[in-house]
Amino acid sequence: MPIHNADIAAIFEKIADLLEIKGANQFRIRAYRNAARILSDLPQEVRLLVEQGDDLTRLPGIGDDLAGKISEITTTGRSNFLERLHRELPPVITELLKIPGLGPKRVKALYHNLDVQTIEQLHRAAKDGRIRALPGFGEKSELNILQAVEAHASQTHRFKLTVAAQYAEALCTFLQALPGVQQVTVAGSFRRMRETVGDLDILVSAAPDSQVMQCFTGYDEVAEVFSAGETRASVLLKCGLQVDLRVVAQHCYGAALHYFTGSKAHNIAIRRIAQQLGLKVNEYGVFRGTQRVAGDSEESVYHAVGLAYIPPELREDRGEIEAARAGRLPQLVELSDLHGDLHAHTNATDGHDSLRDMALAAKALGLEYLAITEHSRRLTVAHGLNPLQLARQCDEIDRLNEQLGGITLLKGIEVDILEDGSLDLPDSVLSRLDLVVGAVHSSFDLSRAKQTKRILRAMDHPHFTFLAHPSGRLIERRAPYDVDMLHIIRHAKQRGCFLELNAHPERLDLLDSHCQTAKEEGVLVSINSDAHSTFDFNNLRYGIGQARRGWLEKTDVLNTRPLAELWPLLKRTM
Ligand code: DGT
Ligand code: CA
Ligand code: CA
Repeated sequence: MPIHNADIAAIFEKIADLLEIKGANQFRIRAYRNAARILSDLPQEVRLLVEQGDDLTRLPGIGDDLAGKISEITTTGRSNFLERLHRELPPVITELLKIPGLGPKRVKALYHNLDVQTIEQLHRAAKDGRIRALPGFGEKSELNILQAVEAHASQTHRFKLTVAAQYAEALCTFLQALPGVQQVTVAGSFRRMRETVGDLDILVSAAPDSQVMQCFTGYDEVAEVFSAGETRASVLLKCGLQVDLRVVAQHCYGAALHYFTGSKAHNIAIRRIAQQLGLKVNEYGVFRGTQRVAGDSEESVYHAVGLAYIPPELREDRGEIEAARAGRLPQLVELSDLHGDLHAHTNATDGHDSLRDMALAAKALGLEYLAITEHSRRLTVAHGLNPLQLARQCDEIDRLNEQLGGITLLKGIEVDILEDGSLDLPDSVLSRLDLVVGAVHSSFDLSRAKQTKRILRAMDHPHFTFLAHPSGRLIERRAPYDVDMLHIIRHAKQRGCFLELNAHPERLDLLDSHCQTAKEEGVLVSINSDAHSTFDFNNLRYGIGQARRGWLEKTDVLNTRPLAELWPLLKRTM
């Protein structure tokens, strides 16, 4: 079974967690976490590098030891080291770590101090009020644990879009190569670019005598076949992801693609319109009585019901049908519209590549500008810069800008917004920069009123350019902090600053609904990679997906501006 980057990353994360619970050396733990992040963001499959005999230590953050473990995992699918760690610790540890908000440190404390052996025991301990008494825990964290345990019990697992993409791409390549197969598309929430997917829905058109069903259920990565018929099958992959396959004749492809792309709510609304026109829509076509009037292409389905083609990212029954009917559909932003990236890190802090390499990689992608925005000193975990180090980086940027052609580096900072709304660096330092990216990295638990006020106050700062990852959520890991986003968006408008849509696969933050609000309020959104290595520019396509779900057009996005038009926007007038 082919091993994907996400599989290796998951093993490394587990190793890091278990090492942490055992109290291993911090540097060793961090090496595994960094490697996991690099692997999961890498656009090419490491397995292929291993097969080609490439030197893995060329990858950022991968030394000899990790390279050896990667080879072991890609060839055997397992890690001896992880298995040894598992044997050394009780099995409940793994279960506890699955609960959102319970990191290795806390799991260690619960396990050692309360002798919690199962999730049920943890639930009881929280209900009995025994957790609040532990050092480092309080009433609030006890409540968080209680809620997390209860949510965990009712939650069905969803896959991050980027992780699902790795499995989807490999499976599509496999299907596309089968004899008789014509077209292959991943439909469902994946095609609508939702930030997480419940399962994959793959549509295939094939000649009637093709063996696609047998080949699909026999695919190497299939762990279990739930059902398999002539035209549909449903399987579980070894990674836990379910895949539904539908095989249709080529002339039905458009109708089937429309049906399986969904969303369900969108489909229902389309069928209702069709009914009013005396038409019937299903996965085989659009029909008037027994006569088939459309269905070869998706466009034909929409045109048959009197609508313009609606892009998949909009199909959520959130006003797109009314817009299509009125001829007011947005012209959604595209990856090729981006002229630059306004949020990136280098190896001066917690990034992996040099300033020069980041610049060259951005240039190779056709970007015209790249802002370097390291963390400020407060964020010690990321080796934040102090004013002297920042000044040195600015000098280096000046030098590189003279040397390099075709790309301009902008001087920025990702400065911490402190709890009182002040910024983590003095004005004298900030005023030398081209842009100041403000970010909340601490005190996530403030009340809604306090958190909102904190951010509004930061925006009042004359040098503040945009708010990074505005909700602070980490997909499937950390809930957003509590803020009045409408108030923040309106304040941004008033103060002439902007919001970021951070394209990091863990974040995708601004949320799609907030993109829509920003657009309505006339606040520009900056779609940024938050790159920590040259590979991370690949994040941008997911940011674009999220922006499209939020109805954003080219003109709604800050960094679709050529540099000459960007400059005046960066200079705050208010
Ligand atoms: P997911 O998998 O939870 O991320 O979300 P989806 O949207 O991929 O949902 P899924 O996998 O249950 O179904 C895939 C598509 O199939 C869905 O987007 C629309 C279509 N579909 C499924 N069930 C129904 C249904 O009962 N009625 C209609 N009209 N369409 C359906
Ligand atoms: Ca699905
Ligand atoms: Ca499905």
